Amino acid sequence: MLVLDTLKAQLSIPISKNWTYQSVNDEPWLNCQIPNSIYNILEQSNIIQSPFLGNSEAKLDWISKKTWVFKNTFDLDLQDIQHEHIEIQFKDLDTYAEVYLNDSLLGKTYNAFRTWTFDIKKIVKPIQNELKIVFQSAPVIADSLYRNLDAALPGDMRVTSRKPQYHFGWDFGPKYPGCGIMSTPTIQFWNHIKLEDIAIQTRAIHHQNADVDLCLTGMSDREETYQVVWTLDQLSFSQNINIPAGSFYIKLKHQIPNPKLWWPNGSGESYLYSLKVQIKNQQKNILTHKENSTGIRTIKLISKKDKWGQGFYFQVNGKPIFIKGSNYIPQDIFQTRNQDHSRLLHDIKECHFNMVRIWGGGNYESDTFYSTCDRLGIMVWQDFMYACAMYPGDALFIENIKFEAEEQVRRLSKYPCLALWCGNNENNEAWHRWGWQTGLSHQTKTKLWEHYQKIFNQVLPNIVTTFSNHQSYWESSPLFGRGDKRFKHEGDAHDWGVWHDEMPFESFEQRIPRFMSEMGFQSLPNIHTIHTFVESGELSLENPSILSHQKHPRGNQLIQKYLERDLPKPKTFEDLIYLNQINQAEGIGLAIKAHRRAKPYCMGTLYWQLNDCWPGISWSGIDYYGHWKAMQHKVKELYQPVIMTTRESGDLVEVFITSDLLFPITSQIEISHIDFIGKFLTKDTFTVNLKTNQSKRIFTFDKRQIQAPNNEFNSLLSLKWTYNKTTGQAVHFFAKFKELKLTKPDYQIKSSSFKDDEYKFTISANTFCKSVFFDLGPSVDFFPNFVDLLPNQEQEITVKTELKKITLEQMTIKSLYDFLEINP
Ligand code: BMA
Repeated sequence: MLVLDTLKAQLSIPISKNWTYQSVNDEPWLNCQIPNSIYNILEQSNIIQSPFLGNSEAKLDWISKKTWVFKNTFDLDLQDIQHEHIEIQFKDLDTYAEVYLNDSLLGKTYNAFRTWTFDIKKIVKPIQNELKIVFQSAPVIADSLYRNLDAALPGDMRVTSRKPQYHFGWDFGPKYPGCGIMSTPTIQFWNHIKLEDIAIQTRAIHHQNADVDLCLTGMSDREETYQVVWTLDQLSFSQNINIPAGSFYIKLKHQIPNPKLWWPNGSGESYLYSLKVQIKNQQKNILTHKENSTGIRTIKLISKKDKWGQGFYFQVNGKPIFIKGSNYIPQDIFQTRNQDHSRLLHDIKECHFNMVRIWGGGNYESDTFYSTCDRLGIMVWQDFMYACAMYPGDALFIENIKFEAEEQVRRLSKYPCLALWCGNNENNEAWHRWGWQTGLSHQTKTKLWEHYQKIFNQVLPNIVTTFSNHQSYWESSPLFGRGDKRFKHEGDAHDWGVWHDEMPFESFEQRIPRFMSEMGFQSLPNIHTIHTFVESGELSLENPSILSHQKHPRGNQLIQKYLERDLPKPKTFEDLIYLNQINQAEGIGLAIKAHRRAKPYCMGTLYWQLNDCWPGISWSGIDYYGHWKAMQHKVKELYQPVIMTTRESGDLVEVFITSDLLFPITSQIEISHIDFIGKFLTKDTFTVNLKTNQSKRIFTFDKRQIQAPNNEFNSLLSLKWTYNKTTGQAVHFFAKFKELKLTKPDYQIKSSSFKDDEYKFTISANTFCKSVFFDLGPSVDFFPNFVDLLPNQEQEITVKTELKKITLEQMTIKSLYDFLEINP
């Protein structure tokens, strides 16, 4: 008989050591590190080479077809084993596993997005417990499930499998659909009651207080009155509550006086409270406790009919916020690697992001991802994990996805950064406009659409309404794709006119939607990243290793086609990388400028895509190793709170200023027409007043005043602005980059210093230099890079390096001048 006083509280012990694995029938058993994916385990055992090297996918196809077995032997503390409840818990078990403990089958898993918990109280022993996990092949199972469907669903076999969809291959990454124990399994011990999660939900914010709910999720093995004691920073609360037997989800209403609000990056402080909860029995023993950080804020998606169509904007704490961000994909195809999200998330904060969209073909991210976003003020648009496909609607599938959604909505909604739940990526658009209905009988079409409706208009939104922190739900992104004229006026849009339809970048200026949730253009990663995977041969787009790292069927052709339109011809492969990256930066930059300028008609811009899951050629701004492409530097410049932009309109160049600040400003403006050696041809200075969140036209420049010898090929419009001690600058060209008559730069380093692993130098040139690029090997990053240097104007560059001194001669420096025909 147990004495309550001696009972230990809820406890969790990881099973992290002594793992071995084997392919069924193959000997011997080998040691492995867990958590891990089978590919990395085989690489660590020296059985395969890096799956990123050369053209490896076909050679490694056998891995995903085999059955893999993992084993672990563990002992338990004699005291711990006295707990009334002992469970084994698996998160991120990928995907089809039979789990045995001491030769008893605990259960079979079939969803990598769910947590699987098995009661082991009666099976577990103090010593020599043998845990065995047998993984069946995901592609083999998915294929057989797919064959048994009544209709072949668009999206292929992956749709039957609740596993990250990009594992089956995508146009930005490799096809590696193997298995893995992707989080460390744990043994959970508890008595009477276990607390699984705690959260603060904000119902409303008033002038001097906020209405919140404390939400408790867990399980009690009896009906009992417990005491809940909780603190929010210095505020403390205590309450007796009756909890029924079984699983519970309880909300306790409270008012928080004078709350400090959580704001996204750029709009205010992202204040986080510390939340601590204890549950005690009548004898005041603490049975379970948890702590978290939390925020008080409201975030709503407002999408109402208006004079232009149907708007789409985010309102945070009652204020409309212009969204600046991008689409995020998992940071690795093998997700236990690259789990340190902090560098990437700090980078995007630096780039003035206030949102990332977690795209539906990847994964629900780890808790550290969202808690870091909380701290940095990065709002998260969270897709449910469905992308570019139609999904089954049978009872088993629906039951499976209900469990998944409920778990993920409860887990993630507690983070104040979580801004939106979105049903899927492009499924609706694809069903209506990608020819998916062709050849299907009326009956099949009706059935598939009913399944779609059931999942995305019933199951998922109901779960969001019940369990989320009052977050909005959006059925599918985009509301209308580019195949439907309404994409410009209603809801969010994915505009792939540029890239997929080969439209010029300038088309972004005419195709401005209410909110751009995807637009993008591919570029090659830098030469050092390319060297990590090329096995042999001359570097070119035709090199087999490079070809296999380009997953878009027309990718390389499109890269070359767009390059020819705007930029000079590259002479070497490295030059191609440089020019292609400028092409991407300037092209997507054009879109961002157009979207920001069009506020409040357009209220957000998320480019495709932020990052990479391997070192490939893709639409990313930051490559697999964290190196910024030219586009990322451009994004940082264009996402500043205040920018000036231009738009050509016949003979006129219209100049705009746009502010995302939530307070009015007065800005000093200088607009000058200068030639490339810095001679002022015209100069206008004036002051403008800008309201909160305002964008307006402030100047027009008549191009007819440009005359020889300072013609459109050798002069530019320089825009400079200053407000509250902040300065910014931008340039406007009158001709295409390949037509510019730039002059040979004469770089000078003016000053330099070294401090805290950062080397800083200032550089200038006596002539205008376009996209000056610095390189000094794979481990040295320059900020900013690809800079436009105005004549005789100093630019400070920060270098992340351990080198104490860097000379001009050590660095490779390139600028657009080096490629122009005037400079053969
Ligand atoms: C978008 C995404 C992805 C894809 C990208 C590039 O629409 O949703 O499916 O990787 O296009 O083609």
